[in-house]
Amino acid sequence: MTSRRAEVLAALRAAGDGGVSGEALAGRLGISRVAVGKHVSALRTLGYVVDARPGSGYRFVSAPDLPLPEEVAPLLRGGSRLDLRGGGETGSTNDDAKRLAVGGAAAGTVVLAARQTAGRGRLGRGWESPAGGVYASWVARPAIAVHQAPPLALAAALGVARGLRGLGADPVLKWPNDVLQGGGKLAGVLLEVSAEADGLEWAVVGVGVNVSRAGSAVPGAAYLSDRLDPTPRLAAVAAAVLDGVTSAVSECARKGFGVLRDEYAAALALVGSEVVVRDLNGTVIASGDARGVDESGRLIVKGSEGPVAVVAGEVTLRD
Ligand code: BT5
Repeated sequence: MTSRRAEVLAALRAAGDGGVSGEALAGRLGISRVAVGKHVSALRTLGYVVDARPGSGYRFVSAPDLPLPEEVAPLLRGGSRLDLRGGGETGSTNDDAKRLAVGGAAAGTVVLAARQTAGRGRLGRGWESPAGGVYASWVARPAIAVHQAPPLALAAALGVARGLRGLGADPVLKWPNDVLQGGGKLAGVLLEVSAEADGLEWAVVGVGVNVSRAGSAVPGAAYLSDRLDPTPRLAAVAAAVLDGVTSAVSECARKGFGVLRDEYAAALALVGSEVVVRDLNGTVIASGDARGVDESGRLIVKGSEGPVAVVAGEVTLRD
């Protein structure tokens, strides 16, 4: 985040309706009046409305409904120490975050976007990312072995649900890492990792949340605006989701998925239902009563030949 720009914004906000002169701002921040003017122009380019009156100075009017670092950072709970970037349009926040991770970016670096032109889902699938959503990717560097990484994606989905519940929504989870609302997909999680022999080098946890149909509506998608009135602002959604995801994933990395198992199972849809689990080719790998998850996040399906623990697959209701 450009900290000077954030400081100018904070000072403008603090001045309220009375406004503040360019000279006073410059003096307080230890920069020139020209520099103040440049930061105000940059804020306007981002969508902030700032009045300027000769003689009386600048007056903050409104902030854009975008997940900009300046908007998200003040809403994060104290515990989240994150370095937020982006907030406008990009190709894929996961690609951006991976590039930063490879370049040595610290754990806690986050790339935010209001739109993506090349959003990615799992297994080569796409993630439609029009305006009206929040797209965020977080660089983590957990001290774990590579075989301990897959449950982080389940933890991330749980974290998204935690965060969205804090906004008043009531999402459920679909194993392994979908977040649903009223049968539609509200959010998705894409975990990508890089490992060395002695453990994980970095993990990028990407989350896409559908907030409103401001852009083109996605078939099969659910939107927070279907349940929440007024629709929460994108920055509030981003902060809630980042708080939820960073806390749940960090817990999972430190203590193992087992500590989240009960909370995950309680939010899991289809428990007690007859399900079919298929692999990528559509071959049935398990069929029976969905019982929940085990200590490592595997789905337990009790079929005619006893319980099976499923590592990966697509779950549907059995007709
Ligand atoms: C996911 O994949 O659910 C993971 C999505 C992760 C997206 C985030 S956004 C920020 C970060 N940057 C990225 O580039 N990606 C991450 P998967 O389980 O494979 O689901 C993909 C499927 O969901 C698609 O094939 C569509 O059927 C459906 N889909 C696509 N866009 C959707 C949307 N906006 N809402 C609901 N469903 C969607």
